[in-house]
Amino acid sequence: MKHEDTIMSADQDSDGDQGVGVITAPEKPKLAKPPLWKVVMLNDDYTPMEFVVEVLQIFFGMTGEKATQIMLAVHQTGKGTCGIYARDIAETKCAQVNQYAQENQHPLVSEIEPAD
Ligand code: TYC
Repeated sequence: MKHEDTIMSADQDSDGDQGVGVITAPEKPKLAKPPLWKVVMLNDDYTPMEFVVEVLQIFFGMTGEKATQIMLAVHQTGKGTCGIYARDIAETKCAQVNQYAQENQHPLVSEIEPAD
């Protein structure tokens, strides 16, 4: 391999020094992290508390204790965050929850909203 092969070529070099005798730090990565989305569970008057706890355990990997705590917060305040994910993951989890609730004839609904 020729020595020049180990050095930046002029057309790769964006800082205008043509790569001559200068060692630069790596450029800052240009890709921003994707925005995050919350999966939010809504309260209703009919879905059994035990079913909500089961949903939180199945789809959000919560322990029984954590799931009970979130379920009660939703029951008392009207809504609550189950998890925060990249948009496609949040959409999938939301759809899974709503489908599972429908299959079991419960009115439980989740939705997604941008995380702050
Ligand atoms: N409010 C329901 C009840 O009293 C329980 C419930 C909690 C329902 C959370 C939905 O997202 C929910 N049985």
